[in-house]
Amino acid sequence: MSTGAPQPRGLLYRWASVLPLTERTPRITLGEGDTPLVRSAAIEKLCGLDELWFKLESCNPTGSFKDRGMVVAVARAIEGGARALMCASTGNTSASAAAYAAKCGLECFVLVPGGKVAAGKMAQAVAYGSHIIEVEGNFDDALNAARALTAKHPVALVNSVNPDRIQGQKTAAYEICESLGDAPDILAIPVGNAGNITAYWKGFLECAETARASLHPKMFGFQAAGAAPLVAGQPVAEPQTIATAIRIGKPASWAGATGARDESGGRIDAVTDDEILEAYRLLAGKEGLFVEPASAASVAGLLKVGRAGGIRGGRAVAILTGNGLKDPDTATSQYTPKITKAVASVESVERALGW
Ligand code: AN7
Repeated sequence: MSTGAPQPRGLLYRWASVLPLTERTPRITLGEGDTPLVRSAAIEKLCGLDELWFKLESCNPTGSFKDRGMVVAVARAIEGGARALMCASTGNTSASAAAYAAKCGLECFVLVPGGKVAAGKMAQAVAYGSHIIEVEGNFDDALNAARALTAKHPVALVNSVNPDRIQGQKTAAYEICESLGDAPDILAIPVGNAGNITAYWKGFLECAETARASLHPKMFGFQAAGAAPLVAGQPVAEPQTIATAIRIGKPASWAGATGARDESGGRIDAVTDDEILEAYRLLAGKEGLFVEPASAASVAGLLKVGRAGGIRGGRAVAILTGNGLKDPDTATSQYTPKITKAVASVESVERALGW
């Protein structure tokens, strides 16, 4: 007879053996990880790939990949005696930090660039009860302030400069190797502060070392053209892009990103806002996947490289980092909805449809 109690879910249960946990680390969870890997219907052909798979990190509890790193960072902060968290954020890190803080009874302070965070993400930070500080300046300025503040006050910094974040985020690479039975040939990922590309590369290297994979992927990172310091080879003082999540001019994990690129034989390229929005519309319209603009950058990049003849078959995974519902303003600005009014009768709906 079953006792009826469900098995606990979440990263700290599922991936305990590859995470820096002790017996005293609290096994907190919001049900993060174990996200779907789904095969492309249409876009893979446009890119010249044999197979394209989408890793739906938008299916994490707060709607983005950040929950993977956050659950580890918050658990370790609690283990270390923290009572409060702080982060700088373009919106997803703050949503995630605020959610775990709410669950664990911690205070959470989030520093966000004023007027540049998508509406859904602000709603999350408010709903989860965090203290929100809108700073003048961009994400890079906010991160500098958060670093200085957490050095001075007893508050745990949960940006990806915290190595526990990288440890948690690497688990997505393990899941991909497990689902596919090996690593893919190409891993396409949007790059902002560059923690995620650093974490995936770490995960794929560990998978190869532990015989979970026979190869490692070429890491293809994509930045928005107005915020592409890694492509330019120098920081961007005034980053600009419609993909506000990756509106970052001085990535903290700079060396991690260039290391992943160079060690894997990959590339870090820029995609324009128009290219991002084309991929955004294709993902929704041809794949049924509504993502936020930053997430579409990974697919925009594959399309761009593929159309230029830079892809010759093979299997790729694109990381869809965040949910489209987070940024309703971009969604409404992209479409002119065709909506017909009718009364709720057969005749009226038939007339409205021209049947
Ligand atoms: C949807 O939330 O930096 O290169 O403060 O929200 O690891 O920074 C978000 C980044 C990609 C880039 N896709 O990842 C933040 C923040 C989405 C994102 C990225 C972000 P990193």
